[in-house]
This record gives sequence, C-alpha cells and structure tokens, in this order.
Amino acid sequence: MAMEQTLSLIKPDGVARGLIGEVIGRFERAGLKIKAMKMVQLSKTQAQKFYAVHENRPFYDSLTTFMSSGPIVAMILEGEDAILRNRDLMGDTNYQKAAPGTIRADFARDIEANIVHGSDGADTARTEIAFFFNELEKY
Ligand code: IDP
Ligand code: MG
Repeated sequence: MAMEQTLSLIKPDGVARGLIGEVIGRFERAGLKIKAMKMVQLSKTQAQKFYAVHENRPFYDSLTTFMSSGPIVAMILEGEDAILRNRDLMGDTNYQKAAPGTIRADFARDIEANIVHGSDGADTARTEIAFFFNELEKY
C-alpha cells in the first residue's frame, strides 16, 4: 500500500442531479481525504484535451460534448491506495456491470453519463491532477 493522490470529477449529470454531497460523503466515509476541490465548466476544447486518450473511440465527440455541457466538480483525493479505492467506490464504467453499492450502480442509468470520473493509474493521476490544479490550489 502506498499513499496516493487521484483526480475525481463529478460529471455534469452528477452535479445537475444534485449528487455532489452524496458522492463527496462516500469519499469521506471511505477515509479518502479531499486535498483540493473546485467547480468549473470545461469548454469543448478542454474536454477534448482531457479525454485525448479516447480520441479514436466512437464516443469521443459525444463524450466531450457531454463533459462540457455543464459545471463539474474536480477534486484531489488522497489516501492509502487512493487510485484503486476511488475506482472501487465508482464501480464499472458500465453501470449495468457495476457492483451493487457503487456510485455508478446506485445512480448512473447511462454508460456515458455515469456520474463520476477517476484516474486509472499513477501516471494518469499525476497528469489529470496537473490539468485541473496548480501548486497554489493544493494543500
Ligand atoms: P472510466 O470513466 O470508467 O475510466 P473509460 O473507458 O476511461 O471509463 O471511458 C471514459 C468515459 O467515456 C466513461 O466514463 C464514459 O463516460 C464514456 N464511455 C466509455 N465507454 C463508452 C461507450 O461505450 N459509450 C458511450 N460512452 C462511453
Ligand atoms: Mg478512464
């Protein structure tokens, strides 16, 4: 186990559906510490940059339109094994395959609008944290 930081996003559907407190409560109850947080709305271009790894996927255009459609909440979560533990709290990308009690199983009803994003490894966590937060915003 290692102390890690990871990037979490509450996507536009999660914010619009009033799930900010619910999602943050789950992180806090799981012992993940919120080290930075802000609400922002991405432009289409910024969403394309954030999801550049998916640029050849058929859902890239729709995904980046969705991700820029409204405000999102960006957070740095910190804790032992934070990257994997956040992914466990989120559940599978496809809510129909997500384990019961996970955020996506409980709230998502669409494979694209699936409430949350979480970094999938140490390298992406570093890159994604730097995409959203500068040094002055980290505690
Ligand atoms: P993840 O968010 O669980 O890491 P990724 O495979 O990295 O999943 O995909 C990024 C995001 O793209 C997903 O969270 C979801 O919003 C969207 N997405 C993934 N697969 C599909 C799909 O097959 N159709 C539509 N949207 C998808
Ligand atoms: Mg991913």
